[in-house]
Amino acid sequence: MPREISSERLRDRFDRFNEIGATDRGGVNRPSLSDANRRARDTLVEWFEEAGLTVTVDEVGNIFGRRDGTNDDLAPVLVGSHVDSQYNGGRYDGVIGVLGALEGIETLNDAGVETERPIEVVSWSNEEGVRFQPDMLGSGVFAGKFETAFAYGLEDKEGDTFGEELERIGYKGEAPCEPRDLHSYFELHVEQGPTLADAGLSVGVVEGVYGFIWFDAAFTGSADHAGPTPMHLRHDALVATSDIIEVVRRIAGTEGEDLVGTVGSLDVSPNAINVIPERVDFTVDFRSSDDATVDRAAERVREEIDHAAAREGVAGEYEQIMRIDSQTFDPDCVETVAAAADALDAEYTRLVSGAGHDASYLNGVCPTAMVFAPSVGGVSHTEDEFTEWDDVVTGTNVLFNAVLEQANEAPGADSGSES
Ligand code: HGY
Ligand code: MN
Ligand code: MN
Repeated sequence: MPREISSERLRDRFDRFNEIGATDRGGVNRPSLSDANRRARDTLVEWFEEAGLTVTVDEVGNIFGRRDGTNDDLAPVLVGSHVDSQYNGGRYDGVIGVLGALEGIETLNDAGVETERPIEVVSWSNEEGVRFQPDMLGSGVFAGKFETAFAYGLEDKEGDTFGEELERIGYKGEAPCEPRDLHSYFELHVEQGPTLADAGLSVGVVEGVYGFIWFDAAFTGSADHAGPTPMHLRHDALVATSDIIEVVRRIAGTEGEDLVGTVGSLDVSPNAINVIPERVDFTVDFRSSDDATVDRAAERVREEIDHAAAREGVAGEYEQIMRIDSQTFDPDCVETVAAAADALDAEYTRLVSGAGHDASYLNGVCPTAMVFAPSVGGVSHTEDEFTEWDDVVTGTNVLFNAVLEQANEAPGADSGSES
């Protein structure tokens, strides 16, 4: 008989947590290492400790809460997500994975249930990658993909470094951030796409994640007066950039089956109505379930940047700042999630995630799988992000029972009511 979490307690926590950095339009603004992110972290540590978890903060600010098992020598089951948000992002992205994991611990505590394996709840640092690129940084360092020194040296647009900001908010922990022995990792997340909502399903059994690549790019031309400068004498960085925006859309429509491409960030200088743009800094994001498609798209956009630079007589530059391969999750963990959904009579489908997640890196450390809850309208990374509360509860119950299955509920350990 599957165990069920407390919807009321989770709802209360979710609403209180999302008062931190709340925006007027119903979203949240808790970018990585901001003051709002610090308050969110402080709240998590307080709640972890109230739930009897032993809290550890590592050197890149990942927060772990450990519940001992009856056999503490066994590798733990790790479960969690992230609480840093987009600028003016949604209330569900990452948060339901961390608070849902905590709610599972509280449910075990209420029932007096012990597990053979330890269970650890985690909140990863800098998953969103909007203030400090690349994204999934905390889990990436944990998985051995980035050095801690690399993380510390990352700068935001104001020139503040990750290391300075981590120290400033008091989350530059002592514990080393490095791969360690884990039994498995599970993550609950909103789908952030339309599949579940369109099909009217309440659970996604996630079988893998797209691979993706990120570029920082720029064109540098010549600022000049918008009036007296004849068109043939111009070196307009924004015209070159507009070519690439169109090219990214064209590549995404012609390469592979499921390639998506985005120019999401654009800084124009001097950004004045009567000055020919001298420099434009912009970003490129390509993703696909097929890694060769991502690499072909990257090669094409680099060529097109060179062509646009030559056409406009401007200097073009690009730097790859993120590349992660597509991931296929562990079949046993995926089936554990599916079995938990079945036991709860939850309607689900299997799918691959277009969004990146910390689970992508954990998949290289231990057997990993994810649970999705539907995003209404498939919308995310905006303040309009929304998931029906019943679906949050169902996803949390699926996560909880999958973790419990993997942590091996200790025989005869249940002194509470069997739910
Ligand atoms: O970019 C992503 O997919 C994630 O939100 N970091
Ligand atoms: Mn996320
Ligand atoms: Mn996100």
